Amino acid sequence: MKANFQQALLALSVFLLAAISCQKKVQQTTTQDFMNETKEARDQRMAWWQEARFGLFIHWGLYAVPAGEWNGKTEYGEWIRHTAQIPLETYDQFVEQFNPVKFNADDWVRMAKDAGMKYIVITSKHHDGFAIFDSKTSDFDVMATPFKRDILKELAEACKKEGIRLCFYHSIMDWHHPDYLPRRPWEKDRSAEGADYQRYVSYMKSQLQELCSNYGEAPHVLWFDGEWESTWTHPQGIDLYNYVRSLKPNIIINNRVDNGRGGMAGMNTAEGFAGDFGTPEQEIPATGIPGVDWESCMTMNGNWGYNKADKNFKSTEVLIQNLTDIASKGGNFLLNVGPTGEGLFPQESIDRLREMGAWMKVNGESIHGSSASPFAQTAWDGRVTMKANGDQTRLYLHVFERPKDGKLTLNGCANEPSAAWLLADTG
Ligand code: FHN
Repeated sequence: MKANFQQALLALSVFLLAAISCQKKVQQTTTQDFMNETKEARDQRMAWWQEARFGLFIHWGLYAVPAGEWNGKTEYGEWIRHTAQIPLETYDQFVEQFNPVKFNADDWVRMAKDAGMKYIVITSKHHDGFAIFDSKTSDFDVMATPFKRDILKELAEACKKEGIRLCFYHSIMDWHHPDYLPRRPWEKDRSAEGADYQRYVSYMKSQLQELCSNYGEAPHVLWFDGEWESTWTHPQGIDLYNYVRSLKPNIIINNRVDNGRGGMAGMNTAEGFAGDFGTPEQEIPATGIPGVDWESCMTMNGNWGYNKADKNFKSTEVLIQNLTDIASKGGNFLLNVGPTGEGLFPQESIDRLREMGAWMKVNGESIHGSSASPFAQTAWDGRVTMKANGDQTRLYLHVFERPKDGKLTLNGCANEPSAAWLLADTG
């Protein structure tokens, strides 16, 4: 009897294992095609993002520990593992040192909200492969560090409290996972033998399932990156777009999920590539592109990840002019902060966010919910944003430099303005 019972138990456990592994396979493929949604459905899905116009980018991970310095050089950022050619086992030692005891999710979210930002995009996993969330599919994650707290969980709770939408940046390229290919060219002694790229894709999908299931309404956007290596193909981009949308149908996904992006200009080079918005990086398109959603992402200094030596911060004036320039062309501005290894925003970033917030407190209506200028250019140094106001159109003139003749002419304006006032005067 006992033997039979044990056999029955063994059979049951084998069946269960088969069911689980089979279920896992079913979960990772979808026949749903989200690429052909109606304009109405897409407009509804994109509405909050188009209204937001302004978000915070956060690059944070193990690279905050060296803070840009390696072997006496201080020129590195989030790419330090590759650019300083740090071997895997040496880089992994940062796991024991990552303990951002001063991290406070509420502080971060309030600084973003007070700056006039409506969403936050944070690196769930950058190219180094380290997950800043509690991942059951990898032990190369924050739970392996002395910190042992799920950073994304704490941010999700803080964002929910403040009405800020939390979004995740996730790198397709992974310099840590044994199945990711290609290896870094300088990793001569890290064999690629036995590496199975499709097994890596399955691992990536498992982590994406965790990210889409464990953080409530978050992520509202999945911001893919690291799509440019030859191992990542267009069919895989389409499949990943559909897979993520099958997990969260109303999620928004950038165009780096696929490989149609034309370099740092960030726009897809042809129709048919997956992704809901273009991603110009460290640049602003010369003109808006009617009917195309795009978001310019930029650093405040010269690095995405924290570099303690990089004090080359843009002035608040430049950052505000970038914001108005982008909005005048119908785009979103995703402005980056690289937090320190202690879990703090650099003071220079805090100062700029606060100053931008003071400007947005007075002028935010000219950004949030605005659309591109109807004018190709202005006769004065500045930009124009526009907003429907009932049966009227409200134009917002952003004057960078007061014209010498004191006139703000609008060549091509078809009718007489009914009124004009300073937003600062509306109290
Ligand atoms: O390689 C990344 C880089 O580290 C950073 O994340 C930027 C921000 O979008 N994207 C890639 C460079 O294009």
